[in-house]
Amino acid sequence: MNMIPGDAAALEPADYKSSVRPVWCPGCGDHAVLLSFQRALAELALPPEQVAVISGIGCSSRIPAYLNCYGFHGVHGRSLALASGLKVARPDLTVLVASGDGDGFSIGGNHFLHACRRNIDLTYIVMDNRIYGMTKGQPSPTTEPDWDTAIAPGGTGLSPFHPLGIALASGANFIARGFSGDLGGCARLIVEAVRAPGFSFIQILSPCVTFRKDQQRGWKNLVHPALETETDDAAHAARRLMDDDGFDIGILYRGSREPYQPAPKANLAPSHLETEFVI
Ligand SMILES: Cc1ncc(C[n+]2csc(CCOP(=O)(O)OP(=O)(O)O)c2C)c(N)n1
Ligand code: SF4
Ligand SMILES: [Mg+2]
Repeated sequence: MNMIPGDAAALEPADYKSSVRPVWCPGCGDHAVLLSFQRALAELALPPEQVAVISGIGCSSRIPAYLNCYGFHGVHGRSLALASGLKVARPDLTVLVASGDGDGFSIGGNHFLHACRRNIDLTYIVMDNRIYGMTKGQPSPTTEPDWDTAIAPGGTGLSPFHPLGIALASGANFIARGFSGDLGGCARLIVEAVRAPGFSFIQILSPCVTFRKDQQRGWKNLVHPALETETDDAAHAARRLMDDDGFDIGILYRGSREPYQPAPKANLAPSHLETEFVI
C-alpha cells in the first residue's frame, strides 16, 4: 500500500487509487462505484492512513485492493463483523464497508440486521446486481422471482429481500440508494453517509454485464431521482417504501440516533486479554 504523507486537503481522487488493476469485466458497474469511492474520499479530504475499507467475498468485495488506504478483504458475509470490531477498537479511523447482495444480504444478512441495530459509526455500501456474480450467476436474495436461468428454471418464485426496508426497520441512521451509472450521485451519497453519525447504508444498483446482460440497458432507463426529499421521520420513510419501485435514487432517511461507541479497553495487550478468558 502506498501511503501519502502531507496535505490531505490537496488530494485528488486519483490519489486514492492503488497500483492494483481491477479484474472486473469491462462495463461492470463496480468500476464506477470504485471511482465514486475515490471521488468521495478526496472530497472528504481524508488522509488515506485514516481510512479503512473492509469487504467480504464477491466481485464487488474486491474493492479494497483497488483503493489506496487501509483495507481488508475478509471472508464471505463477515465484512460487518470485522468492520464493527475495527471501529470499536479504533474510533479515530473512518471505516467503510463494501459488499454485494449475496455477501451482504444472504450469508451476511444477520450481521446486516444487527449492524443497523447497533448503530456503530460505519458506512456500508452494497453493490447490488441481483445476482451472485463471482460464482457465475446464481439467484441472490434480491433477484426477481421470475428471473429465468439454467440454475433456476422458471425463476425461484421467491419474493426479493427489501434492503432499504430492512435497514429502516432494524435502526440504520442513514439510508440511501444510488446507481453506478450516476457516478457523481454515488460519490455525493458516500460523502453524506460518511458525514452522518452512526450506521449508514447505501444500496448501489451496480449491473453485472456478464451474467445479467438484460440489466444494464434496462436499469439506465428505470432509475429516477427520488420524488421526495429525504426525511427524518421513520414512519414517513416506511410509507414511502410501500410505493418503492426499487429504482428511486437518493437519500431516503436521515435519523438522529446516537452512535454506539463503547469506551476502548485501557489495556489491549494480548497478555492482558488472555487473563479475561482464564476459567
Ligand atoms: C463461506 C462461503 N460460501 C460460499 C462462497 C462462494 N461465493 C463466493 S462469492 C459468492 C457470491 C457473491 O455474490 P455477491 O455478494 O452478490 O457479489 P458479486 O460477485 O455479485 O459482486 C459466493 C456464494 C464462499 N466464497 N464462501
Ligand atoms: S461477473 Fe458481473 S459482477 Fe463480476 S466483474 Fe463481471 S460484470 Fe462485474
Ligand atoms: Mg451480487
